Amino acid sequence: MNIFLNDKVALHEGQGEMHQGKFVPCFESPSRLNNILSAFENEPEATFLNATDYGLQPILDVHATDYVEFLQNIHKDWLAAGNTGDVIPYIWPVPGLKRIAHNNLNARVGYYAFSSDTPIMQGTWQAVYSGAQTALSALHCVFQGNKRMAFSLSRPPGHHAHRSSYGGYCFLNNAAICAQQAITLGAKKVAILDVDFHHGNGTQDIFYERNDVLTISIHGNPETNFPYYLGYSEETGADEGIGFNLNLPLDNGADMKVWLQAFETAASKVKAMDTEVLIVPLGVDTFVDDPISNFTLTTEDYLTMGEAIARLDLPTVFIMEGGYDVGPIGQNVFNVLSGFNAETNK
Ligand code: SP5
Ligand code: ZN
Repeated sequence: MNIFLNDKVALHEGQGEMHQGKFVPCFESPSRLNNILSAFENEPEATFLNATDYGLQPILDVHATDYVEFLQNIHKDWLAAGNTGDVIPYIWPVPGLKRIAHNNLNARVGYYAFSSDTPIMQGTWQAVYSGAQTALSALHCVFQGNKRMAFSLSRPPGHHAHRSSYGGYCFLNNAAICAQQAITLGAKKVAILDVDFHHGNGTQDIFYERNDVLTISIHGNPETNFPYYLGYSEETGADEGIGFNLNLPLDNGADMKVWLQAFETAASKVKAMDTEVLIVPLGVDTFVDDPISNFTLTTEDYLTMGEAIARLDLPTVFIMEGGYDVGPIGQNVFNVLSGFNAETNK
């Protein structure tokens, strides 16, 4: 197990988020990462590696320059304008209003944000930049280092981030940055199989018109779950990308039996494409006790999940996404990698 880490993960720590009409402690917190790390402490097969810095270009290959500059500067500007708390949007340029790159900070924040659950603070840029480098390090380990698997263990997550927008606790789309980097390094076909409870809306959107990156997501039905406005089964890609996006929304309460059926559909799609590398945005918010989700997977089920992913028999990059039951989160993540390893070494 090649596990990539960085020392900036705790620099992003929000004061709170809007949730069902109340300002509550952020579900996505630094303690998540500490608990996952602890679960790997006594694992002899775990190798911990520090991320390498690949610079800004791989990020700019996916995200717009003005958006990256916004992430780099907004908190500094926010403080200079006399604000004291985290950056949180309160107005959005919906159709009918003018969608303009505004000088006013509140207007600029709403221009780039799509949800109010994702505060920005002083260390956000450093944390998300380092998170992207950690994911790139895992990709390089697998794609150029010819390793069977690598795990990017960082936070905050990334799969909700679009080319020019943030939300759902995500700022830079680490999975998309890795997929694009694999293409840049010469891969002809890459697959992204997103197993987080929530639809990978950002990843889908970034590659929607492309046929070199297959995007698949197994997730809670957006009729009743975040991100609501994307993730339906009829979204199959556009232009050149038709047939290269697959959404597998599942009903509330879905258990491992239902989840595995969807996985088999996903697996057939991956196998039908001559994929050189598999990227797995790994969220364990499919866990039965997750506070914001409603699937019913158990800690043991994550071993099965890891085994199933390993049977795709592809060089695999796992990237840490969601999972908010911070007690069991470590064992759940550990079990996915452990199941993957056991199946690989069979
Ligand atoms: C990466 C990731 O997992 N992001 C998820 C962001 C979800 N943020 C909004 C949460 C709203 C959940 N409301 C559920 C009500 C359950 N009682
Ligand atoms: Zn999630």
